[in-house]
Amino acid sequence: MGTYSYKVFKCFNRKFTITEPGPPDDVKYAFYKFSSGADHMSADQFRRFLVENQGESDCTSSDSAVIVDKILQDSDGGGLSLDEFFHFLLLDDFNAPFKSQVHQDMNAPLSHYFIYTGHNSYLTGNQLSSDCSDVPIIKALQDGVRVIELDIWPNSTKDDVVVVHGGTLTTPVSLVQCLKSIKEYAFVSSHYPVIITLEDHLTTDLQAKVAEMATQIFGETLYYPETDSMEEFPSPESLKDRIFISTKPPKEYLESEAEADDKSENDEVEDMNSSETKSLQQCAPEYGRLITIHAGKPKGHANDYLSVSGDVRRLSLSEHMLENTSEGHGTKIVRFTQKNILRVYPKGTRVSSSNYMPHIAWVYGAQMVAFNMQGYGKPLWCMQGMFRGNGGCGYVKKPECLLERGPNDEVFDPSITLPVKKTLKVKVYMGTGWSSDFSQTHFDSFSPPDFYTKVS
Ligand SMILES: [Ca+2]
Repeated sequence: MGTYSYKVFKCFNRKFTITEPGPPDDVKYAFYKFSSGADHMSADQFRRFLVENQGESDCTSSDSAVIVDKILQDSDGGGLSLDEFFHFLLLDDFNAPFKSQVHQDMNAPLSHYFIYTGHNSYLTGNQLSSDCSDVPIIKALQDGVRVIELDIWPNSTKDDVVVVHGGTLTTPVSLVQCLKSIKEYAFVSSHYPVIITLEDHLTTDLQAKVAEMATQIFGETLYYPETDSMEEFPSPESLKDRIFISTKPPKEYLESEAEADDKSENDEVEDMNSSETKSLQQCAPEYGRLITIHAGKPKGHANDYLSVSGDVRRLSLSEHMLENTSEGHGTKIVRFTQKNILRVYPKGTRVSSSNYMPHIAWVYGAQMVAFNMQGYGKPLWCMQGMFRGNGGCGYVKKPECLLERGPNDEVFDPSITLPVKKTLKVKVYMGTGWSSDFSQTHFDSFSPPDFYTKVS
């Protein structure tokens, strides 16, 4: 127990007390049941508790046996007291909510994984007037984000490349600086591959310059395939410690620009200010060669842009377009995402860098659910929670139902209400340990955090 005192508005003190709660009644009940009412639980009784009460039937053969043996050894042979028993149940090594190691199969194609993905990764704040910087990129990589988005534009003198949110008041940062930081921080939190999605607004000359910069800065780390054709994506395992690029091949970029001009309504900030590139006739060959995952925007009917024939590719849809496409084409999206990559990005009206609930895209198998990582709020917490899974490596395997085909080649239909297979009931006994997870000024310089939990 401890008492803490803080000055609030520099004039009065705020006091609060941290109390470590004792074992709840159910824990006490289990302890005395297996210790036969004694104050200490013997090694045999403890193992019987693990097998019979906890269902840890492999506790004599698995890794947990090592932990159990250590606990029993530390109890000096006299058995475990109630407090020791209670602390064991809360031990992170034994009962952690997440495994700290990568434990999923990492040899499947990239399309079989949800990938931790950033949107406009260079923005420090809102989408319209904040600074562009490599700092949020570094932060994202440190947090395990594996897909970094850079919007690349000519600088004011048209002889260099900057990263900026085109058509807004955001202040640019040089591409070289962003690439150098990506190289330095790419693998500090995970060795699985980093993908750079480029939103390219460059002339041919500047594209060639980007190819030179990427080759020079990344060196051996830069991956690109030998041939243009790719029928299946490589696996995260095979691309460990590699960085690669995904963007529109320049030819298709020109076509999509021409279409964008015809649109009477365009709610996507990503599409703004496209006139710079109208005069492009061809692309720099060395730039095209570096594009590992060819990307495209939806063109024509959903049947066309969701077609699964030919080489694998990446499609980008705004959350708004995903919603529209999913009405009537849900299973086509799932079929598409079994082999190809779908990136979903925040709609253009999210100028405050807010996000959407990621489930609306995950349920269709979308691998790159692009988020404003500098934002806040429930959708971002869901995203961060998802990617604490699989050792926090930034790749989480999609559930089998999104990957399998039925006997008649049918795929999972997210719109169908299925019978409940299992109901999970959670009983919350206590909230403890938070006091040490956050400093007293973590959220507010003048007030310690007041914790609030909602389980639903
Ligand atoms: Ca962008």
